[in-house]
Order: sequence, then structure tokens, then C-alpha cells
Amino acid sequence: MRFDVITLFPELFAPFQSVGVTRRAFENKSVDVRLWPLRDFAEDTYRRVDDRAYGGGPGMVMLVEPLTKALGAIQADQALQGLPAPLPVILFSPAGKPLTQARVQSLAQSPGAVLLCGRYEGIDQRFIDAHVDEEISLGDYVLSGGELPALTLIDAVARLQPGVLNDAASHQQDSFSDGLLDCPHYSRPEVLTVDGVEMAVPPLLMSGHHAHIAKWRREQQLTITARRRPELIEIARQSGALSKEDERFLKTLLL
Ligand code: 21W
Repeated sequence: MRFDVITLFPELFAPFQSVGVTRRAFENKSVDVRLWPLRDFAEDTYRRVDDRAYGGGPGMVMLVEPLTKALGAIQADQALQGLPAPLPVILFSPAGKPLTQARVQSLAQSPGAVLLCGRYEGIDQRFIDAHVDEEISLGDYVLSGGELPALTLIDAVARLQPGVLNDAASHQQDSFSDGLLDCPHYSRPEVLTVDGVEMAVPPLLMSGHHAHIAKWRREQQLTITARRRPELIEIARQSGALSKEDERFLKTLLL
């Protein structure tokens, strides 16, 4: 799959491609990230990419013309590379729909997208109306632009490519794969001493009873989710992810 990234700050994407879990996805070319520096498409003498908003007010607006030129170059390149259709255009914007793991999974199985990183107050609405297929937000807090959201999306999608994650089974156990938060994890030492207090690993995990361990982990997941993110319990219930046994356990919980 490929991501074509339109950005005023291409240098923010450089270190991402050389480190971490996603590196394998880039090395084996299962995720091809192409950067399109927006300033390269600003033809006027000042290489302007923004201007003041009609109607007044503080903050600058990203100009249509450089964006149209960049998108045209991307779509010409996509056709040249033999893509049967132009990839959908995703705008990162605080006014978008929040990103979910379900959306990440569907993108991971797609041929890719154009990722448009906004800066300043926003983008001329006419470019959005004419060319943007989807607007995505990371959540209800204010960032300085769409670059970190684009990196976040690429990271989330890249780790789902076959052969990228160390252990395919960890996909299944991920927080959110069945809509519940993860259970706690423990490793050596068996007893940890902190400020003179001994902290043991839950003994059941040392028992070797795999069925008991699986039950304990499931109950931990249900407990932690019900306490921290009760709305996720209702969503899991509606998607059929909760068994009768899960429901029985949830009734015993004093939140
Ligand atoms: C921040 C653009 C503030 C515009 C109501 C009135 C992309 C982002 C961004 C940015 C404003 C994402 C407003 C979560 C984010 C992004 C830059 C001004 C705000 N709302 N996900 N005024 N948060 N942010 N408008 O900030 O480009 S995805």
C-alpha cells in the first residue's frame, strides 16, 4: 500500500522511517510513504502557501492553488505507477471523526490514501469540498497541525501489515481488537522489592493452569474496562463480543 503525504514539514517524517516496529513495513515495501512538500508547489515569487481569511479574524488559511497542484502531481504519479484509481484523500483536522482501530484495520487492507496535513487555522473550504473524501481527528485536544496525526495513522496501519508485528497472535490480544482494554502483564523477577515492600506476581500466573490463566486474564480485562472505560463495555456488548460467561462475571463486579 502507499501513503502520499502532503505537508509543509516533510522533515517531521524522516526519522519515522528509520526506527521502530514500523521500519520492517517500510523496508519490505508493504507500506510505501511518499512525501510531497507543499512549498514545492507554491509557484508564486514568495512561495506563499497561506493567506488571510476572508471575513477577517486571526489566523491564516491554506491556499487552494498549491494544494491543487500537489494533488494533481500525486494523482499523475499514482496513474503512472499503474494504480487503477486515485487513492482517497484524507484530511487531518480537529473537526474530523475520531480515528478508531476499526478504521485503521480497514485502511490496512486498502491500497492506501493521500494524507493531507493541515496547518494554520485550516484549509480553504472549497478544496475540502472538491477533493477531500474523509476528515479524521485524533481526539478532542488541540495540536499545531496534521503531521503527528498522519504519523499516528501510518504507524497504526504499518504494524498491521503481514510480517510486521513480532507475533501475529498479539494482534488478537491488542487493546481494542475485541473492544476491551488489555489485562496486566508480568515478567521476571517473581518478587520485586520497592522501598522495602515485596511485590509478587499474581500466583495464578505461576500455576501453569492455562485455562485458569485465560479466565483470570479475561476477568481482568472486563474489570479494567468496566472501571476505566464503561462505554466500551456497552459497545463490546452491542458488537456481540461478550459471552454469557463475561456477562455473568460483569454482574458480580462492584465498580
Ligand atoms: C488547531 C487547526 C486548531 C485549527 C472550534 C473553533 C489535525 C488535530 C489537527 C489546528 C485550529 C487533529 C477551533 C486532534 C488537532 C490539526 C491544528 C483552530 C479550532 N475549533 N486531531 N476553533 N487535534 N490541528 N480551530 O488539533 O490540524 S488532526
